Amino acid sequence: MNLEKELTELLGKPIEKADRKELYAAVLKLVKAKIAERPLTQGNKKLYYISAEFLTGKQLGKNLINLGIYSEMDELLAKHGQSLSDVEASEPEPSLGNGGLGRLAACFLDSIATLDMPGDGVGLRYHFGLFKQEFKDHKQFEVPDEWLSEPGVLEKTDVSFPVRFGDLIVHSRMYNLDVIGYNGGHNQLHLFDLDTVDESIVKDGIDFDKKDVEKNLTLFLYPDDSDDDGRKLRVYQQYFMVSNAAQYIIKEQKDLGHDLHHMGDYVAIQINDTHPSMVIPELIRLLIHEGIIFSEAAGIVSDVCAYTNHTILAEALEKWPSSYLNEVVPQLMPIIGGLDWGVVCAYNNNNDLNIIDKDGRVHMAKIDMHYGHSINGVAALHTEILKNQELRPFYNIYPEKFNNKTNGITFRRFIMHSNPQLADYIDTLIGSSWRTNADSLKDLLQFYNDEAVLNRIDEIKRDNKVRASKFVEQKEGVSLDPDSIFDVQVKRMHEYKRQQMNALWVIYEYLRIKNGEKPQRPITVLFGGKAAPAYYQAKAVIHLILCLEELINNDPDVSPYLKVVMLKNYNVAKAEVIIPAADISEQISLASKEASGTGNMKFMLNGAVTLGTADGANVEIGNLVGHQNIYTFGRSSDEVIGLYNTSGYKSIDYYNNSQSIKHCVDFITGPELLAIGDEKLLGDLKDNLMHKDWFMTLLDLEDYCRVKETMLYDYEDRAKWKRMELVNIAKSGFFSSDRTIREYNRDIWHLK
Ligand code: 26Q
Repeated sequence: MNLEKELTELLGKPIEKADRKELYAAVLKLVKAKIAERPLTQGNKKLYYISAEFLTGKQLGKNLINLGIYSEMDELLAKHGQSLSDVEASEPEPSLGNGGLGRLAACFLDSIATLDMPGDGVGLRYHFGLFKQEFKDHKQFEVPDEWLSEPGVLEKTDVSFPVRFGDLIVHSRMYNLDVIGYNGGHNQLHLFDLDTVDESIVKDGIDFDKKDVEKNLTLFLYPDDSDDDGRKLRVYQQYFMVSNAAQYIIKEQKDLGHDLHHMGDYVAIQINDTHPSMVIPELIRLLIHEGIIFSEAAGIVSDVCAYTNHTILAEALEKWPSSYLNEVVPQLMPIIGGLDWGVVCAYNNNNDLNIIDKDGRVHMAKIDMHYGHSINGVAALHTEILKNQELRPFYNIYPEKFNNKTNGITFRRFIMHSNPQLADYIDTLIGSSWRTNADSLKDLLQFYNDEAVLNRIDEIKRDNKVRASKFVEQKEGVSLDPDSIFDVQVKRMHEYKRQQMNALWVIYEYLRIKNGEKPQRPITVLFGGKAAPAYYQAKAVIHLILCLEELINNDPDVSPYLKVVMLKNYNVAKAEVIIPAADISEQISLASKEASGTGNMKFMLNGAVTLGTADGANVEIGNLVGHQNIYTFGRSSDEVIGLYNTSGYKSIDYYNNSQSIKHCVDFITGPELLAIGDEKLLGDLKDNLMHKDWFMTLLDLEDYCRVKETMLYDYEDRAKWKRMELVNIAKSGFFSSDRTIREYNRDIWHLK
């Protein structure tokens, strides 16, 4: 049957007569039917990717692409006066992740299915996911983000498991999200929930009664954990997730007739950061119930489980007080105690290695490292830092467990869907094999001196800037000039990512323009990102940026040359519009702090040039494109680690010793911004920069301004810039998540 007939039948009316909602429902149904035609991917051994976050983004467009019918559907709707992108826009976006770690999990599921490996995701069905960000009085406010809808992408199942929290036993329900690969296989993401969860208990923003677990368990992703009840709720969530995962895995394996004694031959589990680490003791507990003795169970689980570390920030390395675990999951404590005892005996009661520390806190990562078979970092530099610094005691005893898996991104979403013009143009130049074999993008290098090709790629960039400008005008009410330079920093708000450094550059540039030094070409600085609800400093940086936006965009002396926009509620859909429009990709974390970054890869793939520190995957981007195609600045990770070790950095010295730094920092509490913003917030931000500056903003600020200036100057050498665009696209193939997944499979999972 042809697509037109199928869709008309599903609609029960002519396509031109349908409204957007009806069209969405019908296309969704059609997609689900086509997915159902693909059998689930089977194999001897199966992967379970357990993660507290899956930032999947909208599903419709991606599924149409992976089914190979996107263009056909697009043309069909257009023929009937409808627009597929409007239909896509009406789909609610599931925000089931904070940022990089959750988006990585979604990219991985796409690649696993594309490579036709059997591999399911396991996580939680948060009713609101991460909060929706709103701005009022130049400040962030958090409101619940309703995304569950009927009809929707999830399929309700009858699969249910009992989960025990002390005296309370709850019964879960599993929901499935289909994951199909690009011309590839069919896997699933299993999201667990409780029928008793009650959305009506949410009041006043994202506040709710944190004690009533049956009603609140899966309401939000990472509910505010600034208090004890919030932290305990995280433990409830994590245990609920892993207990369901473990029970599901054991059931599936038994149904297949596999011998649990040999689970390592049939099952691989990837533990995405420490949030699912309790799966190790939980699986051991369940295997003991199956009649397997503790020591053997621990060995089986070790063969199965592998751990990925995504951060070296101390506050993100989870340690739970034994008292919490005793209260929430008393049945696990004897197992965790047994695991700790094994370590105490084997390594002579060494506090660096013990799972339970002197204060009775349980170090989740240490469970993973002792009782899993693989420990991986997410970029080459990050893995080296883990081996030599953060996890050195573990590297000393388990060198064979450590390995690097540099992150990747799915090209289906981040070029084919988000930048179809560029994707199609690349086809005309080098054929379409790059779509499944990303490395062949390097064939584009033959056009290095081909002016027509370079111009066409740059024209597509301009088209994307026009599209993004319309989008920003519509969503934010700010009009942008597509002929200005688009300088973009979009990512979670965090001090280590140093959005404040970019904001200080904006002040620097503002002061220069006020002083009559106009840039050769107007510059548009785009920010986007959410701050954790309890993260005061990150919220202060948002405040500064919003105040600068107000000041600068309304100043007729300045706004023709400089514009600032802080996009609200930055999410996957916005990323797909903004990233293809970027000229400059801001990746300016303090060296050693950004484990990898994946936004950096998305920008590169879309032809933006990186302005970055030698941190995370920026280092690998630099090695691939060569130093003439990237702008690097700032202290190295070794220097930074040295400064931390010797307490050798005093931000006040940098403030006092540089007139220009002083001017910029003082401007934060100058009359212009105080007329707009909150004296306390701005004052605290300035104080922090002068006296704490834990992430060394002032250390790198001058170098940053210098290199950014060179970059803006180089933009005017249009031929040179266009060649940089081309090289960045051509060399980005390495960052396909297909490559990353092949490496996980080769070194860790051994699926087939
Ligand atoms: C931990 C304890 C208590 C509360 C929250 C958390 C928590 C929540 C989320 C800790 C970490 C996260 C998320 C981390 C994350 O997204 N890390 C990013 O992972 C990406 C994928 O590997 C990397 O590219 C980024 O560099 C890294 O920051």
